[in-house]
Amino acid sequence: HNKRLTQATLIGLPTDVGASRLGAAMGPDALRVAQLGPALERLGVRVHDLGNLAGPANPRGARDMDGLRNLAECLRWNQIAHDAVLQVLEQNRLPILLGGDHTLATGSISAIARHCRAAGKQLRVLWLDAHSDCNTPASSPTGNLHGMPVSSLCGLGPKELASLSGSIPALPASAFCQIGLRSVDESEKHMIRELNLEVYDMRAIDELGMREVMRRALAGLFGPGSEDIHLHLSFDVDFLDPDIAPGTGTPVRGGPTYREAQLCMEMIADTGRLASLDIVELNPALDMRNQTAELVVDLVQSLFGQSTLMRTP
Ligand code: 6HN
Ligand code: MN
Ligand code: MN
Ligand code: MN
Repeated sequence: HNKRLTQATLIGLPTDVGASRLGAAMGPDALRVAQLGPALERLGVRVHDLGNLAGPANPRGARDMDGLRNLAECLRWNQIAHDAVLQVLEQNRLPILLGGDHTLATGSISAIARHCRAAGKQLRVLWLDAHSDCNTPASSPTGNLHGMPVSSLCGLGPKELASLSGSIPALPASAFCQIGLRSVDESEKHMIRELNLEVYDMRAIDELGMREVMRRALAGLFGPGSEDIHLHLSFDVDFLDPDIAPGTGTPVRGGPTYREAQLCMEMIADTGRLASLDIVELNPALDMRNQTAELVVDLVQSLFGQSTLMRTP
């Protein structure tokens, strides 16, 4: 297994400036209350927690003049995310970004892309989400920047965000694989085709089963030649069915069940290639007794190799 798995750094980024609903800023602390760090330690991961990094407050205003909500604050938070994730990667540790809304993936994946470029590594990004997050400033129906990180990373978002990695696009669209989609705007359907994004929507999961979807999504991550692949997981909590995960700001019914989500995580773990992780869009204000945070911790344990029969250190 990947040696980097044994040393992880938690980075709390308590902000919801990219969303219209408040509350995701409390996500990092809810994950700590649910014992994320100790749960990983029990699996043999050595965990260091940077705590919550400071950044601009949420102005809670309407849209900015250019139609994008809180663009300046989003940019600042993403610079903070970028710098923190890059530093952790340079220490040869596995960064776990605790969001916060999904805009933050722009900063984290920009740092990962920068790191991979310098190290001559290939980057693969698994995007677990009910949404495709590939709106642009022109196409967005809401002006919420958490609906735009994929297009920003592909060079089509607001240029301040698109340029964070030091190169535009930060990574090729072919590096992405999106799983679990069930709420895609018309404008995003065009974008998915234009970028030729690899997408497994809920219908694909229904028809093929999670096992086959993950087999396809993870093809190339096993065996010789895969050592130079950096696997990143961007885990939007609204990927999960809201019946089991109510604590998120943009829930969409008809998501993966508990068992499907577990299998998804277990199969990612089997690659041994996971090198960075975002956990985003957890909203404790909408949760019930922290059950969504606890579910996420449970799934992250599977992601880091917990299994029923195989022993972990
Ligand atoms: N998320 N497509 C919608 C929008 O506002 O652009 C929803 C985005 C949701 C974003 O959940 O990370
Ligand atoms: Mn590295
Ligand atoms: Mn998302
Ligand atoms: Mn989402």
